[in-house]
Amino acid sequence: MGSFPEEFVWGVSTSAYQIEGAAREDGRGESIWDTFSREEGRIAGGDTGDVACDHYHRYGRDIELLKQLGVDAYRFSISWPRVLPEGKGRVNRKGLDFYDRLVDGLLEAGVAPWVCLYHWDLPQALEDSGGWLDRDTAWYFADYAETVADSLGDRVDRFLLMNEPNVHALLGYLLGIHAPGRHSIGEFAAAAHHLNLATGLGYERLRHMGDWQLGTILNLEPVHAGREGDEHEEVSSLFDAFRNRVCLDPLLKGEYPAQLAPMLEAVVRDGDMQQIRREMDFLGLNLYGRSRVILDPGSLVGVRELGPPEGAQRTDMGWEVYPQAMYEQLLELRDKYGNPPVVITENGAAFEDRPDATGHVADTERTAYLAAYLEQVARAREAGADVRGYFAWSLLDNFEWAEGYGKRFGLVRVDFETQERIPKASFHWYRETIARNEPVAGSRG
Ligand code: IFM
Repeated sequence: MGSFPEEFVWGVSTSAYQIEGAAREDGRGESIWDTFSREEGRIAGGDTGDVACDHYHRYGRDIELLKQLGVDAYRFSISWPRVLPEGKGRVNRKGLDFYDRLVDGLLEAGVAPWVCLYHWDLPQALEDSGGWLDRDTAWYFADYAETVADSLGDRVDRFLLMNEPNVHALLGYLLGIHAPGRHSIGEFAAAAHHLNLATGLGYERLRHMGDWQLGTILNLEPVHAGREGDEHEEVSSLFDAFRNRVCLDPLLKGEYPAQLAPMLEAVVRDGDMQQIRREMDFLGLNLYGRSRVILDPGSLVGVRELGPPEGAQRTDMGWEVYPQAMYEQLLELRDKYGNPPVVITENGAAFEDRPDATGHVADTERTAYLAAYLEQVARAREAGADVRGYFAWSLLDNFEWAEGYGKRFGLVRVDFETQERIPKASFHWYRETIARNEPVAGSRG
């Protein structure tokens, strides 16, 4: 197994709507996920993030877990409507106070706070005036970023502008299975472009305010043709443009993939691409697997996802366990995008955990998954990819968006009835891995 240098950053990630709960407390405004999850049929089991892991009240216990885990850093996100209930204008001091307490607690525990400014929970008030379909939202985002940086920036030295705008646009605006539940190519194009613009504007605002390390996060994965033939290769490149390059290329190359240009014509204005292209201090990469696609004229945009090949191991999400994806994606960034500094800001797996009578979970599959993907990170580093850190997804079992609480990604089990936290075997494995700076072989049940 490969080992990692002393300065390699080990962490875990979470996001606000998925863990905080306290949806109606201390002046928090509504987000598009509050609205969406209360609509019938949107979320498995009718779950909502109203309570989630009750992290808003139990953050002290969660910081203890982070300390016990021995991570260098903790990536969490700020709930925009908790800070600005109307999305702009009036600041909710109580909301900011919560993040103050969280940051202070983390620093006291010796864990560096990595603050992500947007993880999909757009204030409903902004959605009501157009949301990401409206250009103005990009400027409101920059104002909000400034408010947060102004308040926490004296103690935080890493800000991450956005989490996975590409997935947000795809699932929320093209496929309609995430908030705000829209599905058209035009809305996808507008949302993706305005999210890209917001990232650039937010970056510019923060760059001029302080000397923080600034990055942004994309969820990328290799796209493979699921069958032989030029037509399948061609649509895999089209799918790659929709899935990955719609945000990656503008950010690192200052241009959209040619296949997407026609649909973006109506929304891109002069000067936008200069705003969007940025040399961030690092790129956050969230990676879980790969896509396999084929030509299918009957499907949306003519491409169909095949899912894992027969016999392949799957996670509880139905995703293929394909560690090689990590290596392939990192090498693509090395070869086609100038080898930017990368931090793996998410990687992990949902498996059907079976707790014993004491609540202990011997999640050997999760441990094996993490070890296998980490090995590919080490391999890519040896091949020259500039990878500087790794964050597991996620600290806690949490609200997995359209899947509700049924899919568990945590290193720590959460009993959603009692809110008890019980570290799983993978938690102990990760602690040892961090302590040794090297993935530990085998797993402990
Ligand atoms: O839970 C999500 C997270 O919010 C964004 N990245 C993927 C994770 C697993 O689906």
